[in-house]
Amino acid sequence: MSILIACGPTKLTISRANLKPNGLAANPVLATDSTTIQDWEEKVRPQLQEDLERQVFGFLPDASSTQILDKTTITENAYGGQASIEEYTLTATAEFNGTSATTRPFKLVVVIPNDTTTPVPVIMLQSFCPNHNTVQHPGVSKPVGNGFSCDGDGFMSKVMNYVFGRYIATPPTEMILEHGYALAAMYPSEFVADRSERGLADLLALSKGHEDGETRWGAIAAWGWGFSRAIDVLEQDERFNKDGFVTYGHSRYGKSALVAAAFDTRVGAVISHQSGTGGASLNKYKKGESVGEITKTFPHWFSQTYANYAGREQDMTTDQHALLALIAPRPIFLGNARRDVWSDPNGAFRAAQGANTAYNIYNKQGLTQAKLNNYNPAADIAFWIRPGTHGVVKEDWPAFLEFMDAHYKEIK
Ligand code: GTR
Repeated sequence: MSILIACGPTKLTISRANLKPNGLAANPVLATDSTTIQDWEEKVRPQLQEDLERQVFGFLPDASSTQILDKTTITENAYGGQASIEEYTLTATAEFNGTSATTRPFKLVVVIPNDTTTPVPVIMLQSFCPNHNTVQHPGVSKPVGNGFSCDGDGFMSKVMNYVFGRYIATPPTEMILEHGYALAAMYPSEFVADRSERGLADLLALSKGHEDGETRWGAIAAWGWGFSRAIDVLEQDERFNKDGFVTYGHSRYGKSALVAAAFDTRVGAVISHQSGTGGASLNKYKKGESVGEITKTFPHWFSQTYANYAGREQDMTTDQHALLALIAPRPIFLGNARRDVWSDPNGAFRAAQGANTAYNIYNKQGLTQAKLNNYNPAADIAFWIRPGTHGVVKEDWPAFLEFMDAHYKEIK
C-alpha cells in the first residue's frame, strides 16, 4: 500500500477497495432466522447494545432530557423564499447512576420548507464545521469560544474543498429543499469538544455517576446522543414527519449518525458516509485504519476498553455489524469511495451482509447487492461506492437524496 498524502490523520492511498466481498464474513449477530421480533427486541437488541457500549463506545446515559432555552426565527425568506431558518438554543442533561449533569448551551439550526402541507422528513446533520458554515445565513450564530472554523474563501478553505470535496463544509441546501426535505444542523463540539483533552474533560463532566473509567462514554457516543436530543425538540413540531428523523454525517459523524440510530428507535433512517473504523467497518481482519491507530489519534472518541483491544481485536465478542443490525428494520445508506481504503469499504460491506439476519427477522431483505458497486437506493441497506477518495463530492448528495426519495417519497 503506497501512502501518497497524509492529510490530517486521513491517509489517501493509490490502492483501491476490492469490489467483491474480500475477507472473512462478519460473525453472526446473536440471532437466527427463527428469532421472533419480540425476542429480538426484548432480549437480543439490549445485549448487542450493551456489548457495543462495553467494548467500543462506552456507556450512554441511563436517562436524558433536553431543555429549550431559546428559539428564534432568523428569516422566513431564505433560499429564494423557499424556506425559513430557525435557531434553537438548547442544553441537555445526562444521568448516570442517579447523578445528572448538563451540557453547555448549544445551537440547533433548522432550515424548513415554507410549503409543509404534509409533515416533512428532516435530515439532521452534524459537522466539524460550525453551523454558520453549514447554513450560510448571516443570522446564524457563530460558536462561542475557539471553535474550529471553516470560514471564508481563503487558501485553506480552497485546499479543504479541493481535498475533501465541494460539500465538505456546506451541504447543497437548495437541492435538499427541492426534494422536499428539511435540514437541521448541529456542531457537536459545542457540547463535547472534538479535542483530546477538552473533549475528555467534557465527557467526564457529563458522566459523573459512571464509575468505570474503562467504559466511560466517548465522544462518538455523546455526539450520537446529541442527535437524540435534537429529536426531543423536533418531535414536538407537527411540521416534521415522525418517521422522518434521518441522521446524516460524514466520517466521524458518520459514526455518530449510526450510533444515534442504533440506540434510539425514533431515528427513521441513517445516511452514514465513509464512517470507517468504529462506524460501519468491521474491527476484525480489517483494512485501513486500525483500532490502535484510531484510539491513539483520537483518545476521546471511544471507551478505553476499545483502545485496549488494539492488536487483539479477535478477542472482542462483538463487531460493527451489530451496530448495523440494531438499526433494522430502518433504512441505512452506507457511502464509500474506491480509494478511501482508510475507511475500509470492504469491511463495511461485510458488516452489512452480517446485519441481514436482523432485517430478515422483520421480513426485510437488508442488503440486496452481491458486490460493492451494485447500488440499490431502495434497499433497506443501500451500499454506495463511487470513484475517488475521502470527502463529500459532487456525486454524493444526489446519491443521498436518491436513497431518501426511494424511502420517503410515497409517504411524504
Ligand atoms: C480520520 C479518522 C477517521 C475519520 C476521519 C474524519 O482522521 O481517522 O476515522 O473519522 O478522520 O472524521 O474525517
